[in-house]
Amino acid sequence: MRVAVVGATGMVGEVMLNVLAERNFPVTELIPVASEKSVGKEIAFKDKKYKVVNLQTAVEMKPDVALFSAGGETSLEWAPKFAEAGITVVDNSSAWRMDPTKKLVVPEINANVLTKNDKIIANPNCSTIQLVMALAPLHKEYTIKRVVVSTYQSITGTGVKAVQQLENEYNGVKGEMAYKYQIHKNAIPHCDSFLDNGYTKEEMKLTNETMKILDDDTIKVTATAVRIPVVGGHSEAVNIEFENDFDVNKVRAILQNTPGIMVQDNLDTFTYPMPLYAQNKNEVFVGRIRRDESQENTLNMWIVADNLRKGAATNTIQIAEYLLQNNLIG
Ligand code: 11C
Repeated sequence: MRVAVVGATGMVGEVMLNVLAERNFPVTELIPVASEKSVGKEIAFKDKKYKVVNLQTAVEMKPDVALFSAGGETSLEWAPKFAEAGITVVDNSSAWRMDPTKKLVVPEINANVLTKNDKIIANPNCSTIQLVMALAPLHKEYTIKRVVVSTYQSITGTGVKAVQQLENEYNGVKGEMAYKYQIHKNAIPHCDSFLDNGYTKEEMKLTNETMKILDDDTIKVTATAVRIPVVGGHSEAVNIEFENDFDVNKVRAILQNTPGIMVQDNLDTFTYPMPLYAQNKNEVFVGRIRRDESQENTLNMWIVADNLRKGAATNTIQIAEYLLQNNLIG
């Protein structure tokens, strides 16, 4: 496979290169793509070095697959140009996710919707991926009616500028601000921009993308997304109301037997998921699984994942792996 990584010098792009190497994705040639200011820069991948090219050059080089993580505007303009040249695009931005003609894929849940005709495939938002990973097997068993989710999101979701802001604030140095407020020692209930309905875009991604991936528009999802000063991953407190009653031990067993999920739930040993330990891992970690005693058929749990891994790079590469294994590229 000749693989282009669009946004190769960004935070997700760098993790993509690591994940491609770790998973031994059969890369015969890497084409790192970035903005003009990075063109010519060398990127090391496995034991070789590759020069960064611009988007037009990358199209002309006709890779088999292009993994995009360069923001919505770049995707809107360039993904169709790659697709027209016969290149399969897996796009990590929000540009195509809710387009009814594009598939929105978490491989463990709905990779079977993919066909050879899908030339632009959307990778869901990070906070949605970890949520639906845990919801999907439970929806199958008990039918979800409503989900209330509150997120505690890593600053790495905003990007390198946010990581720098926290570092500056921690060290008492003045610098560029990624957020409207100090993030050090703070929690900011504002991820992505605000919409007319009073929710943020991030909150509505959790609502709309969940229904699309689970292919069920009867599921009600309401979200509050909060940025906190951590780097290891996103955490989510999730309350799920089911149509049917459940057994908590069976819920634990179902999640334990779901590929890609790791249950960390033992109160005797104080075992529960935390972003500090989820960092650099590809799994979605679930714990604090317990009945909501205030309402029937309702469950509470806590979900943590590295937003740059399963929330972005790993899921994107799993999609490419599925396409490759099922002969859906080209
Ligand atoms: C965050 N979820 O943590 C975002 C980052 O729609 O792909 C990714 C934004 C997106 O703020």
